[in-house]
Amino acid sequence: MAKIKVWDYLMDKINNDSAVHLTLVDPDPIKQTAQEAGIIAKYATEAGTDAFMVGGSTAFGILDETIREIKNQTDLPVILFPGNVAGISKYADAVFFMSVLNSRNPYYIIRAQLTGAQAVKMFDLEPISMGYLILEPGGTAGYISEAQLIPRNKPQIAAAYALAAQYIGFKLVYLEGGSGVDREVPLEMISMVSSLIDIPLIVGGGLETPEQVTAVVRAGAEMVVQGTFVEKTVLSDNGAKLTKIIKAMKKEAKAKSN
Ligand code: 1GP
Repeated sequence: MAKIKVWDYLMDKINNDSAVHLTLVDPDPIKQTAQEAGIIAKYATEAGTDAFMVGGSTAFGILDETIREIKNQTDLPVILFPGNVAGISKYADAVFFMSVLNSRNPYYIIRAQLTGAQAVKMFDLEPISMGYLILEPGGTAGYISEAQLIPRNKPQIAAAYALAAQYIGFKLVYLEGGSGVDREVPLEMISMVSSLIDIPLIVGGGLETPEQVTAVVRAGAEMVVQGTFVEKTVLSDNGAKLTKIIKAMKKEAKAKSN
């Protein structure tokens, strides 16, 4: 994609379609090769996803190749989703410059960011600040980032964190219970958070069906992330299931905005 601002692109999408679908690709050679990541990106693009997030809690060294293969297959923006300073690549367009607000370890709140900031500048990556909140069960992200997991039955804690994130100046709030988990973010928590904040809310983790994704949008999320499901399905069905999910999601978003 020519150098348009990724933030403007995402906000246009929210304003026009009322919801954004993000495909997360974990640059993990145990899951897929960089070439396979490129094919996943091709099918996800055809299925109607709006942008790619690339990153994960662990870094195994095929980040650059993965992004290059994705970029060979799609013109959609690639946004880094770094679990650590090793998650920065000069081949991406933007970076979710994020802080795990409910980590117990200052490293994941601000010190990794201190280490990575110069690289973001040097590689001319567009930083999009994001307050990142991890709830139970937490998955690998919760474990690695030493999060004090938000209890699933305490939506008011997530809402207070999200409001604090907005007041501090983060552009986005991301709420998730971990990648590949069997319990998605409770709808009551999404509703409470989204009704309190004015900045866009991203929700992800364990979303696999059109019903789940539409419910998340109906509850108030402006952006939805799917990673594991996309990695699991698109290479075998050429993106057929994902197409249905994204169609249902956009339809729900339009209906909600009318
Ligand atoms: C992880 O929320 C994302 O940060 C995506 O989760 O892999 O379960 O789709 P899944």
